[in-house]
Parts: sequence; structure tokens; C-alpha cells
Amino acid sequence: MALLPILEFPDPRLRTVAAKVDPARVTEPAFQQLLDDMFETMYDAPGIGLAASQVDVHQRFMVIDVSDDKSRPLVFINPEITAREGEQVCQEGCLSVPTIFADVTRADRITVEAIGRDGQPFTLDADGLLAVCIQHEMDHLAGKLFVDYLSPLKREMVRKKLAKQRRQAAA
Ligand code: GNR
Ligand code: NI
Repeated sequence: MALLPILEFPDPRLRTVAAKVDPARVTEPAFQQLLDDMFETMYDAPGIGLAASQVDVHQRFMVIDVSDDKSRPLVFINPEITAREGEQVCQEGCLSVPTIFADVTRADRITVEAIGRDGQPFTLDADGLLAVCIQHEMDHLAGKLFVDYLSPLKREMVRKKLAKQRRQAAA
């Protein structure tokens, strides 16, 4: 088990578009270990989701657990949203944009098709926070961050605030 370093905005590596995972690799020990390390990193942070892009692995998968007691780990490999309905606004945060929170409008209900950690395809209907988190993580896999929904001015303010925090943490 290992905690993985999380890339932070405006690191250009967060803009990488993730490549599809070869489904035959999913059950290999090295891939299963990476999933375990991502869950450990996500729970430690703590966060409700973590995309591979955030730990500098540019492959199309993510881990999520939106349960209160961290008892419902979900793995999505090569996820695709096949249906979306309605709109919801959620105050989002991101482990790659620490201390920043902002309202983002997303689909209210989605259907996702993906491969699970057992290598088997599944389909999931999601709403509420789970639907938000799936859309947030899939944005990461496309090189997109929640601050991209803000105005350029607000995004620049976020960049400056994080730079200042890093300077103060280093001082
Ligand atoms: O931990 C997280 N919380 C969160 C809250 C509202 C909307 C999205 C999220 S995802 C975030 C973890 C993270 O950065 N995943 O990429
Ligand atoms: Ni995030």
C-alpha cells in the first residue's frame, strides 16, 4: 500500500487526456495494486473520488466512495456516460485545487457504462452526489478541472491564491 502524490492546479500534466485501459490488464496484480493505492490516497486526503490523472497516471479510470462510512468503494474503468437528464448545482471542491470551492451545474441523473475492478462491464444509474462525482472525475480524465467552469478572472484568482498558499507553506 502507498500514498500517491496528487498533482495540483495549474500543473500542465492535469491537462493530459487519458488513454483507454486495455481491459485484459485490469485483473493484473500491478493494476489491482494501483487501484488499492488510489483508494488509500483518496481516503487519506480525504476525498470522495480520485481520477488516475490526478496521480499522474494518464489512463481512463477512477475510484469513488460517496458513502458516509467509506464502505462503498466503486471503480470505473473506461467509463462512458450514455444518458443524462436534468440539472443540479453542487458546491464542488477538488483535491487538485485545495481550499477552493465553487458552484458547478451538472446533469442531475446519469447512466454510466464502465468496467469494474473484476474486469466485468457494468451499467449504473446515478443521481445526487454520486452523479456529480462521476462527472467531476470524468472531466479529470479529459484534462478538465472544475475551475474551468469559472470565468477566466476567477480562475486567475484561484491560481494566485494557491501560489500564495504554497509560498507561505514553504516559508
Ligand atoms: O473530495 C471531493 N469532493 C467533491 C465534492 C463535490 C464535488 C466533487 C468532489 S470530488 C473531490 C475529490 C476530487 O478532487 N476528485 O477528483
Ligand atoms: Ni477533482
